[in-house]
Amino acid sequence: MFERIDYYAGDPILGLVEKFLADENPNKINLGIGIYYDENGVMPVLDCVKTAEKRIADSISARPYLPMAGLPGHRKGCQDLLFGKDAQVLKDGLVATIATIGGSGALKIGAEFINEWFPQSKCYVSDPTWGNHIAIFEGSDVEVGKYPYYDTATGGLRFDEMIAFFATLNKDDVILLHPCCHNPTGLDLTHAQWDTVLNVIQEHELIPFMDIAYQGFGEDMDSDAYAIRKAVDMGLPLFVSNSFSKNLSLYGERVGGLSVVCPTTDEAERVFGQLNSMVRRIYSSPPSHGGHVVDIVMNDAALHEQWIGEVYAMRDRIKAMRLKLKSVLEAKIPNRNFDYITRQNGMFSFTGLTPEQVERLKSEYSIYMISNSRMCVAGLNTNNIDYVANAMADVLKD
Ligand code: KET
Repeated sequence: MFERIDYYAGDPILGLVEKFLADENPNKINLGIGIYYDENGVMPVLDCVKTAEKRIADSISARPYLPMAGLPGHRKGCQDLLFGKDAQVLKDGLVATIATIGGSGALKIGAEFINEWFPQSKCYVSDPTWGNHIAIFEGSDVEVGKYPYYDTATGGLRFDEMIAFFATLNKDDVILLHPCCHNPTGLDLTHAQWDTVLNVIQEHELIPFMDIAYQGFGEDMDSDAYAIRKAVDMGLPLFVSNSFSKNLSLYGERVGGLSVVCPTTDEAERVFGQLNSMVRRIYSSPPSHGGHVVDIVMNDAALHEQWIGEVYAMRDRIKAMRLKLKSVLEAKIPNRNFDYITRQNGMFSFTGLTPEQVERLKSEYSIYMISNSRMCVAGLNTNNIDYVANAMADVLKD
């Protein structure tokens, strides 16, 4: 009966986690999946989250279904963070926001919405992008294309080609953008480049869909949201998917949000209704525990401030690891340029290693990176960085 079912080759990121777990080498290091580990190589539980969880536990209560759109405080938390607490667009009721099952859930509901209400639209993703962007949109029957982004030859952006490409697209085509900490390259646009991108989007009546999974890991909470707020200032319609997996270190709780910025309150209400309807027929309503944590941390002023500090500490440790990795590699291979390591933002560094070199790191050193050469810098610490740099130098030299 099931013989005709295709074999699933596995996911390039999650599959690597399984291989890592099965590896018996005590020196193994996971630089594959985008997870932040602290200086001791441990995934942190943030102090603000501990406090929030104590509050939830102290008042152990019944667990009703949440509304389809999730907790109001979770939704408000997403909105304030993305658009700014006092944003006019929020006061005017122009943003339809639902709490979602992680950033992935937000992308899925967004993709379903686009397929249903903009069936002619194609979705364009950066070349390269997070692989699941393509899978999620294609899985919702949205045709996916790629726009020029990363220049393998220079390690820089193909900015002019990207702009020229956008100008060839059709009205209502969707452009998937990473407002900060581009995954997998770590290469971000300057504010001036964002202005140019958004102008072309406006001129050609394209729909920006911004996926922000690393807010706070680039520059700061506000700068990282520059593209989102600029699009709002320009009066563009806009989709935003956001994830709290990384910046609240709540990966397994699956917390995120989907926001759609609309021209009028009436449209925002209609969109909100349709998003609810999509949630109802896919998973009915989101889980409650992570939603309560988000609600408490985002809406309690003291906890929120503590949270910002904890995110910036993670950001700063990653930046310090970038500097260290760069200097060790420069010392080992003086004729090679490693400037890219500190030019890139967020959790990832696109190292330019060949798939064969990445494979050697895994088989000879038990160092796990994605085969496209993406390294999660947040997995480095002062104990393992020399081992990683030595191994990288070895495979680069041969
Ligand atoms: N968007 C981007 C750009 C992203 O990197 C991730 C996760 C997500 C959305 C999904 O967020 P979540 O809240 O976990 O559903 N990326 C890492 C983990 C993964 O692949 O699932 C990664 O790239 O390693």
